[in-house]
Amino acid sequence: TACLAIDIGGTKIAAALVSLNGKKATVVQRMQIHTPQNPSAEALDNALAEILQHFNGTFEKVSVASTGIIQEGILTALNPKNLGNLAFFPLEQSIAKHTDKPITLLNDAQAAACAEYLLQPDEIENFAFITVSTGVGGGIILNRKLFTGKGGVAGHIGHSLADPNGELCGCGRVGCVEAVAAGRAIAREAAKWDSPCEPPEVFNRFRQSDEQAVQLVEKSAKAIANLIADLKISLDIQQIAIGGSVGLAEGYLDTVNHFLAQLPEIYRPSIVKAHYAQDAGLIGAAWWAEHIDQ
Ligand code: ADP
Ligand code: BMX
Ligand code: ZN
Repeated sequence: TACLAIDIGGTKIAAALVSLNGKKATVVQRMQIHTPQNPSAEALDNALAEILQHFNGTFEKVSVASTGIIQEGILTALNPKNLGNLAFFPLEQSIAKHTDKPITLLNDAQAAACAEYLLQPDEIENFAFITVSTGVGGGIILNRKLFTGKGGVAGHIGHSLADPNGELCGCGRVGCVEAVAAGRAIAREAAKWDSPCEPPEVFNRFRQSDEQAVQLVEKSAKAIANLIADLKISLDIQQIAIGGSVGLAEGYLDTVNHFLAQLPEIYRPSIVKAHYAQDAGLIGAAWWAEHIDQ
């Protein structure tokens, strides 16, 4: 049966009808809107209403992959700055106003981890997905199962420490990986340049070897390489997939690999670009709706 999958990120909200046939995922009628950037629950509520209206009558269930800590139907932002300062949102209730179909919710990176893990060879038991996007998110598969923890917080690796002297993160801690490496962190620094620009242009300049852009992208990639090493040594993660618009940007993964290669072998799992790219969260949400009880 068709699942309406919705992926709520700090920058964009994607939605599509997703059907799964074993490991094969079909994504149709994909649409995408900007995540409302004004700090109101009403704006997000309206955006979701619009999506549900758009797909009205075409689905049997709804599954949402969303930025934030997702537990018992509620979205709690660890970093409210990623969501227009919205710290709390009754996600399930907001959707239930517009449909009587079953609703399933999961964190966005946890969902993407499920999708990407489907494609891994059988010997991979411990796996992680990292998104470098508006923030830095993570989903961890341990012993072949998604690990969410009791409070749904597990995998929020963007808030592990990158630099004790770094920027204050929106979560309240100083020097998180997210405050150093995320799209928002790159945007913040590039806005201060003599010739300011947005992250896509930072990457254009990086690929043209512009010194300032190279330094900024390398700072991000180095923090992600160290995060990957920490995952390997703490959880024996065998394989990692990287997604998000920054993670998928041409040249980024090569730069992460460059820093990883400087570490001893025991710190280096193999890393790949997310196969499902921008659809990983959507496909993972649909998969989770079918497997949540297992
Ligand atoms: P979301 O966080 O909503 O899931 P994305 O994965 O698209 O969305 O990540 C958004 C971040 O990625 C923003 O900071 C944006 O500036 C940056 N970004 C978007 N497109 C590109 C690109 N082509 N290259 C590098 N960064 C990008
Ligand atoms: C933040 C956190 C995570 C999320 C990650 C990536 C919030 C609102 N979000 O660390 O839950 O997985 O960002 O999110 O606290 P994205 O919007 O960049 O995809
Ligand atoms: Zn943080």
